Amino acid sequence: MSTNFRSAMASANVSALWERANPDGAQLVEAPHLWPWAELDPLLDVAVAETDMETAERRVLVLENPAYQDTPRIGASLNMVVNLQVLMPGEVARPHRHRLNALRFIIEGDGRAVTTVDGTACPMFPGDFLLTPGWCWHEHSHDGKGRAVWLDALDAQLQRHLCTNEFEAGPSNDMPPPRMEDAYAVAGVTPLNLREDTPYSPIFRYPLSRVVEALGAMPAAADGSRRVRYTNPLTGGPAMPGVDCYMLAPARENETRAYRTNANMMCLAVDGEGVSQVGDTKLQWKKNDIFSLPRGHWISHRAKSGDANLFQLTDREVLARLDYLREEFRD
Ligand code: GTQ
Ligand code: FE2
Repeated sequence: MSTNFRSAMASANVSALWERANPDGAQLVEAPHLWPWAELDPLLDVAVAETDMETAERRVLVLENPAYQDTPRIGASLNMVVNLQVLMPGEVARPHRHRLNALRFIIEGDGRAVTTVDGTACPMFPGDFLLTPGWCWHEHSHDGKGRAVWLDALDAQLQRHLCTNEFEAGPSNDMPPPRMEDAYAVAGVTPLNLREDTPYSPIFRYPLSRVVEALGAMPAAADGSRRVRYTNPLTGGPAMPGVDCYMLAPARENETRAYRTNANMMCLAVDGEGVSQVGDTKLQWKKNDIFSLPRGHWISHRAKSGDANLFQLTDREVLARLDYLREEFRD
């Protein structure tokens, strides 16, 4: 290419596609990664000792995927950050809101820690799943005993790429009326006079006991596993499209049917122990371990104890709505 052409292009703000190393964009192949609870747990105590909730917006440890080292990427998964937050008795994490969709999955606590979402108080018992959809006010407080620890997941990288996030500090002066969650407590029946036109579920708190009940009542799939999705009762779709959540109980006798997808998933081992085959990698997991299941690998799971439950979150619904989703199953 002539120097003249090169400098003419540069001054006209154009470039030659044929000279790019990979014009289709290198698809970063990502290895799975597991964050053992045994390593995270003591770090939470250090975080408590070294941070003051007067100055910290949130006391949060961000899981950083080693696959993203030396890349511009951040966080645990391609489109979602997965963080650990800890709050101590007497502390509050002040109210704010953002366009990022967030969820909490409670790991530790006595149920006296509370997240208040748009004015609705959601107690945080271990195993509970809480929604904090985009632009809902939320604050955390704790007047019980001992650490309150939970997993936070947000569609942060996706919205960061799209530049769609906004942030507003509280307190709010336009709090919506309280939610009527009890009106949705009976499965199969939805109230007609409550007009919910939000793109997320009218339920903000999904207790673990209800999920365990549903898993126990359903028949196992051919591979012996049971799986439920956290849904919006008004649509049957995901509780929140930005991060779509499931609970999987794999069988002990055999592996789940292998699948491969271009969606990305993160798992938290809620109970028990198990092993996940992710491409050539075997991940051994036990209670409170967190691991990534990046796109492109053949994936299957097996329990090593009878009570193994995996909480799963994925960007699958984002891909599905744009018709980008591809997935296949081995028969
Ligand atoms: O609790 O509001 O892990 O805004 C990251 C951003 C938690 C929160 C995170 C947040 C929060
Ligand atoms: Fe937040």
